[in-house]
Amino acid sequence: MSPKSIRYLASFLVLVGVGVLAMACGDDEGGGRGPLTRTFYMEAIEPKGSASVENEPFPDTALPDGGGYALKEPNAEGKWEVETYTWNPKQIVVTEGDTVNLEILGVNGSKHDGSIEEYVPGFVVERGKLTRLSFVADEPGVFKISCATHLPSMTAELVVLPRG
Ligand SMILES: [Cu+2]
Repeated sequence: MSPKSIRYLASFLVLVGVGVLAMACGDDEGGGRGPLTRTFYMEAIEPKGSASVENEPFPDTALPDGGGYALKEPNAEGKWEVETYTWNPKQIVVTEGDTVNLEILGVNGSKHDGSIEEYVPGFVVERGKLTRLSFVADEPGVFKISCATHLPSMTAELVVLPRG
């Protein structure tokens, strides 16, 4: 083997070594880690939009039933409005075994009757108040976070990934 091929082989082995090390470290940070305590700051919010019939015609299609959507017909000045209730964020992703803390602030709407499928049968969020929930995400899957008052839009997802 020429000195050049030996140098080439040595560089190749160093690269392989770095790769294996990186993979091992990645495992430590991923599936190998223990459960964490995760805190999410959520809000009950109501985005709104408005337009004038002079610039944008009033929509000719109805929105789904339920308290989650409202389309207000043009007023005397021709201004119409649309609004929806929602949770922010719409999706929370944790890993099985994590302790999940939710701090939910009521910003819009006087009261929301919430629930988290399989985890929290019922909770209330009121405007100006912080609702604190805490649970261990011990069952993997996708679970709905709903507000019974403002369906279908005020729905989010709790995603619990299986621990590898
Ligand atoms: Cu609501």
